Amino acid sequence: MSDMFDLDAPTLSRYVMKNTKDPELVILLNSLATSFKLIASAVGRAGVAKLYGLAGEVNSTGDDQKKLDVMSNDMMINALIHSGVCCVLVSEENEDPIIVPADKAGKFCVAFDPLDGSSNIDCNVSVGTIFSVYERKDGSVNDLLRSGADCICAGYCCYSSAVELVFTFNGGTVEGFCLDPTIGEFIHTRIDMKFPADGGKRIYSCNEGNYIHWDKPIQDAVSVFKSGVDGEPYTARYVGSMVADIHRTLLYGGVYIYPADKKSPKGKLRCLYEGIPMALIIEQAGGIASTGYFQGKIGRVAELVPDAIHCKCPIIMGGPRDVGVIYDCYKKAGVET
Ligand code: P6P
Repeated sequence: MSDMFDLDAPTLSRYVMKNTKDPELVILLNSLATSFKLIASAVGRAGVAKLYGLAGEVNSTGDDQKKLDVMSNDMMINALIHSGVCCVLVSEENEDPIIVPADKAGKFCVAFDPLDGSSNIDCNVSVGTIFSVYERKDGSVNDLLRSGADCICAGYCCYSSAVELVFTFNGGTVEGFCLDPTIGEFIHTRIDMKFPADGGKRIYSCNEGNYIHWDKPIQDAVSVFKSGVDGEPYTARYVGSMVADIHRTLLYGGVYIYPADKKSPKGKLRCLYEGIPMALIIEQAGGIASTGYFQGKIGRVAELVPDAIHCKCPIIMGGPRDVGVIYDCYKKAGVET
């Protein structure tokens, strides 16, 4: 390698081909990467191009759509439809699934939140895209209403000080790719990402404005975080953008929670394109992705089977040390963990 240039750049395409030998997966990941580059460009130029503010529409979640929500969504839908390897698409921004025309249809079904955290976009806080990929069974939306066990690829792209793509093939390792804007390629920069072996930084990440709605074990756990464990104090960090909060949790340690509560009995975050993909990333990096007490038990987010494309799920995701604090509070409340 010369001082300035990598003569053997470890690109996204090279990684996918080497690890899957599936050219159609290479095409899929490259199509996703193209949309991430387009979104990164739009997000980065939002101020100059007057892209802040509302688009004047409401999405499937009932959120006011930002101009960038609509643009990011269109960028992903167009890239995936014209990839020639997708048959069904589900987006947070679309009430109904998108069935790809037969002449362009392929073997993958993709669910995505094109610009998660976009309520932060007008003040330049990090945002991201989250996606999950399943293989076609009958080419209907039912192909996406399956648990994480059937998800073949899951990941996110974080648009921040750097543009970083993190994903895993089910059962595989978690890998990170940073966008090199000088060549427009995602370069393999983090290999086999794992939670810090010692648990890392003691960080809890949640919206404490929901405290009064939480179940008592969750309230107790956050109180424990505030008072410290074994004399070690915790730090509170909450971006309000799941991709940023999960990315920090994975790299630094800690726990991110958005639990079911009295206000949101099934949680706030979406199962198919937020919960399940993030759960696969977290678990395959050595963490725990739990629903907390939900549907009569403490379960794994990755085991949930979405009953509708926009259904919600509770989220407790982090390293074993810190999720363990929450489980201890459930045990004290008589809940089996
Ligand atoms: P709250 C953004 O709207 C999002 O879906 C996630 O990215 C984020 O973690 C969460 O909701 C923030 O929700 O209720 O704290 O604003």
